[in-house]
Amino acid sequence: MANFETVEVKTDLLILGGGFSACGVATEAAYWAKKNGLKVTLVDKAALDRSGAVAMGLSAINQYVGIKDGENTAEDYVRYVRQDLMGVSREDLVYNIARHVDSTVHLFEKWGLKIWTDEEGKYVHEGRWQLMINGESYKIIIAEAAKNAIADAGGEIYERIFIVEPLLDGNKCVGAVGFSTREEKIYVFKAKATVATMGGAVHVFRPRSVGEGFGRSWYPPFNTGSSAYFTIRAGAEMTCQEVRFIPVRFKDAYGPVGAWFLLFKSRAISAEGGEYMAVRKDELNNWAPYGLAKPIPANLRNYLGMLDVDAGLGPLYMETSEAIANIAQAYKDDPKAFKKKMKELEAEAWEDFLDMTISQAHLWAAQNVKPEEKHSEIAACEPYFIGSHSGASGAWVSGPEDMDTPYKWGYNNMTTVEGLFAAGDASGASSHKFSSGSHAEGRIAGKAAIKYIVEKGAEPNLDAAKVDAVKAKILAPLDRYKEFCKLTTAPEINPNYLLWRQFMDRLQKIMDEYAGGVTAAFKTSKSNLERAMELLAFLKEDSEKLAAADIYSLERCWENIQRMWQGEAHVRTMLFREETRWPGYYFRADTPKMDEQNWHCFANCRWNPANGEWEMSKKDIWNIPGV
Ligand code: SFD
Ligand code: AMP
Repeated sequence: MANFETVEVKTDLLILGGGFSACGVATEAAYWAKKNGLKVTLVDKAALDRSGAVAMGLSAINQYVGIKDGENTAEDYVRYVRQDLMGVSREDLVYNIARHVDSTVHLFEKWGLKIWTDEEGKYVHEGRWQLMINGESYKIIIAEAAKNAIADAGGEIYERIFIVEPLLDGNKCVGAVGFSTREEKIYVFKAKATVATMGGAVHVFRPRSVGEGFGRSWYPPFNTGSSAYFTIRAGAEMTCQEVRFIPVRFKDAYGPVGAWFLLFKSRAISAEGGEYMAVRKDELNNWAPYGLAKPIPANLRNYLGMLDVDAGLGPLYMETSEAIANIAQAYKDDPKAFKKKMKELEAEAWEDFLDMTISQAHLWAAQNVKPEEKHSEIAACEPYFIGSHSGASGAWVSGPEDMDTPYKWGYNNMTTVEGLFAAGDASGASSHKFSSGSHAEGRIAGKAAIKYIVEKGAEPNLDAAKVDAVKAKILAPLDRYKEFCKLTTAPEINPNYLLWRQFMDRLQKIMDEYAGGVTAAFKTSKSNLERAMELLAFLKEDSEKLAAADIYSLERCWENIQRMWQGEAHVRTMLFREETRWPGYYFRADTPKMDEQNWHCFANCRWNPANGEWEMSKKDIWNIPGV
């Protein structure tokens, strides 16, 4: 085995990840840990200040309910999410986050985040639930609060440690194993409770951006399915693994569209000039009741645009110049005020990208786009797994204690594995949490995990032989490379191993072509999915032949094994759900209609660590009475 130093860390609470939900866990758990004399340890694969999806910043807080000002209620938010996810959401979880999210946003403001306010001091809304922010330093501000909380409680933060496997004691999680991405060190974390908050996954599917654009995507390339892998491998029941997210974005640099649709009230059109949301309105009847209520679900908005593309009417465009002109129109009688307003709108248009997707501003500049003069191309992205946005995949977690629901078996946000909690992208069926809701859910999970430790937390019981086996497995690609690399003159071509890039390309090709990626126009079917399963089985066999020349490559190997497991859970669950419920995310051509009678339910799956078998199950949807 590669000669890595083993570092053992013992803690009470282990937080895996350092993004928005992890920072929420840390902030809240540290407070309760300090009161109870417990230790909190956070482990991030990157540096907390700029890790995760919010690395570049954001231009809006997408979940703010506004309860104190009587703007909306938590019940309103439950109705919104139910509608957007075509009836499939864990209403207890959505409600729980909604009733706590405003206090999280108020904390963000207290910690120094600039939320836009109007002349009366009221928050400026992008849309009903979204607040505009000066967000280029959003992550740094939220990370600073988490760091302070951990320091105050005497806890520890480990950066640049890539977490791979859970440590188990029967159906209980007792820690995790990972390795340093900079030094030859392998880390064994032993914990009484663990929270998985390692984000979602990108590059499971072949991206639109290949070749010179490779690595560019809407979702950050460094979130690779670690949460899904960790919870699946621990034996946790998973939910909504079929509910991928496909955002429509400005094409090729993935600039978000929310500000354009909601703040600027822009229209999206085909190359022929038709506004697909109006021209194709009748299609929405086929997806009743969700197609006929407002707001029209994100997947159906996508779908109407995709129908235009399928009909050869593409490219699609965001009518930026028209939207800016419409807003400035109100000032047309005062040339000075008009000029000032136009400058302000241009600045807002560019700032939206400079705050969160800087490459889109670069692309606009490179292609001479002036949003006030000319429209700009948009397109549906490749699929992502992000349960905190408008997707829903994640672990199946226990609901809030004070609600009378069928979904309670333990502490709030605990998975079906004892001592293992999940939040943010790692917890499923509670979409539309975004940055603020993920932080709020992290706080809920962190408090519950400390309660679990206080009431039940036993010393972690670890089998040393099993830990050694996990360590050997993690480092095996390094050993394999060393053993065989000299057998050929070109080390990337070798009959005894494959490298991460070859492995990833194969995974992406399978997913793209058979599981409804861009090339397949987001369509799939039973036969295609079964073929994907056959090819994934070969890929899984070959994952044991991955080789790595250095630590960098070792990390890439494991990132792609994690992506493969996320891909497998996705394919299995799309196969299981014999209907099309989210056209615009994926379309099962052999079961092209929504089937409320048989499939208005959660599709769950579980990989059994004892025998390596997958189990699929349906779970009933519970609605909050009267909502
Ligand atoms: O406009 C390991 N999101 C938006 N949310 C908003 O509130 N407003 C917006 O404006 C948003 N927009 C947006 C958003 C996301 C992206 C990618 C873009 C634009 C371009 C969504 C939020 O960002 C998202 O909901 C939250 O960040 C989710 O939080 P969380 O904690 O579930 O994930 P994370 O923040 O990405 O953090 C993941 C962490 O895990 C670490 N990690 N650590 C150790 N070992 C491993 N193996 C690990 N793998 C990952 C990461 O380093 C990171 O710390 S808009 O488009 O809608
Ligand atoms: P996006 O930039 O697409 O991620 O959107 C940001 C927020 O605005 C999310 O909460 C979206 O669900 C919402 N949103 C974006 N476009 C629309 C639209 N056309 N109608 C309603 N909500 C939207």
